[in-house]
Amino acid sequence: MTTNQSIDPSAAALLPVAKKQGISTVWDRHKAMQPQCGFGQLGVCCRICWKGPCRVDPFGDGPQVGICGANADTIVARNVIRMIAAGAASHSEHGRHIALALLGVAKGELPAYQIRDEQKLRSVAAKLGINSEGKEIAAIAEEIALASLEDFRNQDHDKPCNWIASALTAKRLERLAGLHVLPHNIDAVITQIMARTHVGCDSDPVNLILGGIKGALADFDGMCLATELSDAVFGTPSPVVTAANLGVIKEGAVNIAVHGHNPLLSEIVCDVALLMDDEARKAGAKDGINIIGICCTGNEVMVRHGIPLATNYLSQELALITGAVDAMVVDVQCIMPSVSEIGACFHTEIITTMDDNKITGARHVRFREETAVENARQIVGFAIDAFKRRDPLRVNIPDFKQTAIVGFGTEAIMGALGAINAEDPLKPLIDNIANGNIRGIALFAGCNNTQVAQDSSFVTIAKKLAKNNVLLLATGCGAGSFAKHGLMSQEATDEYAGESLKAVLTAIGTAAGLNGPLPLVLHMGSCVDNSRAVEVAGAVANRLGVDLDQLPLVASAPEAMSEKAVAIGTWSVALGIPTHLGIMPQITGSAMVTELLTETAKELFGGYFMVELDPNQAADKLLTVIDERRKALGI
Ligand code: MSK
Repeated sequence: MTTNQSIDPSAAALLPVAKKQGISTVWDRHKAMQPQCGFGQLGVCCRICWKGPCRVDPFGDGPQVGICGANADTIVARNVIRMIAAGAASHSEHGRHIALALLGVAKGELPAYQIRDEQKLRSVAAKLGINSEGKEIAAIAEEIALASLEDFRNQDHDKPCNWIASALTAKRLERLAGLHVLPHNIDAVITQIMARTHVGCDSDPVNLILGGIKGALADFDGMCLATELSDAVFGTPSPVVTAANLGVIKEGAVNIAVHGHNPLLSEIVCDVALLMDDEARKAGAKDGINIIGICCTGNEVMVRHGIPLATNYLSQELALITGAVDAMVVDVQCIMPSVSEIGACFHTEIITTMDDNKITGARHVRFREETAVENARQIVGFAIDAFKRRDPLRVNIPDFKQTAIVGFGTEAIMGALGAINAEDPLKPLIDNIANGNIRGIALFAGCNNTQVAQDSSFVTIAKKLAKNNVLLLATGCGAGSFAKHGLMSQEATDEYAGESLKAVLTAIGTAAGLNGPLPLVLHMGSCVDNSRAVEVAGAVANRLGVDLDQLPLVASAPEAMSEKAVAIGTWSVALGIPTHLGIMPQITGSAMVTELLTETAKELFGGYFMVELDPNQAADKLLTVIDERRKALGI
């Protein structure tokens, strides 16, 4: 059962409920917004100063420059790199928050947190060139935190950020340095983008785009540190069996949805929920407290602790329309402002927690790492109180959930491969790529977008690539799509993988103790965890003595939406990865910018954007690119 708005059966079940109750959803608002502004779609609307807004006439009859004289190329380039700056700021602010927390842990100032994975901490130290020999864990943590914060402070323009320098192949670093796009300081690079796009500054579209690429690489730096430090503090993901889709909501439990991105709060909510379970039962919840995830906070706690994922971005409102979510606790990013209005239609507490991310109408609990347990107790208490007000007659939990095996970070993938060859874990992967059992690797990332039926492009492309023996990795709301639709299960491998891919996944999964194949799509984590895929790819490239742009590796963001997705897609291109977009990017008002990002980028970086809105054709194009790369490698 699907609709033309979503292929998620939960949406088909709940959208009529919303309609009957007069609750508008993201799909209603999308419809009301039609027709959308053509100038904006082409990227040729400029709102950078108050002489405007200006827009260039794409048909050539009207104005061809803005009032200041900026042409379409300049306007488009400025608009898109401002999006990159916002994406980089979002990921990197998340990273800074974790780095500061790590520093607090190291200094013994944050008793709610510990270093849960000391081995990871030591491996991070080694990556950053920090000697951890004979040092106390706290001392190592402090050095790592300071080295990470240095990426926000360094003023030496010739010294690249610590994390990017540790994460990329030497060849890639050399190429990026040659193009002057290696970031030296995340904050400075974001500020430079904002400064150079002010009225009357940089108007050279090529120069602007290169500045944007530097910003995207700053985004990558922030993601690397957010991911790796989170692993040290909260634990490194390992394979865990869980479930996904709205059927994970339990009628007999106090359901608390954790939503957003940053694990600093959600981790403590999970811990505190266990301690307050009896309180929930006393309030009448026979199944105690049930934590469920939405978006990337959901992915963070899913891959680390097996907390079930309720849904991904586009159907966050539908979780509330079940009438059985007692509290939705949000931190930062991708939270629709509409949730407070919908929560108010029910008994649901919408609780914001970050001082710089409030929502009108929501309750605010001011979260501080120093008072994390107290804050979490207060939040869980509000959820229990709300449960008592729940109207059982308005509960509509769709009976859809799928088993998902998740938690395939770099270490878990290497661990699974190590079960086949302990001495040389990469060898089974490389051998199977070389002999064609694995035709290539595809990383799926990015969001949902109302411009395409929710999850449909992810699922269509993945099934076609899997049938053609492509190994599939996923993060963010893409991972959420696959989990909800059962593609992170062993059964999916049996059903959809091509014969040679199935044999490889079965051999690795069985050797790794999974009693069967690895799931069809490997869940690597949240949006910031895209850095994990680069780490695996970098290890393969180093081992083969090649650069990332030579590997049969592609990326796809078929339902991209956010500024963060623009930043991720751009660094993916800069790292040499052909990157598919299934949504028309808002750049086509400039032939020059479009050519730069889809063609010239190939010469400069090896990676480039491929735009294809039809998911079947997108899969074919990705297969063609994989084959080109194989041919060039002589395999
Ligand atoms: S949450 S950025 S909708 S992936 Fe990471 Fe999902 Fe995109 Fe937000």
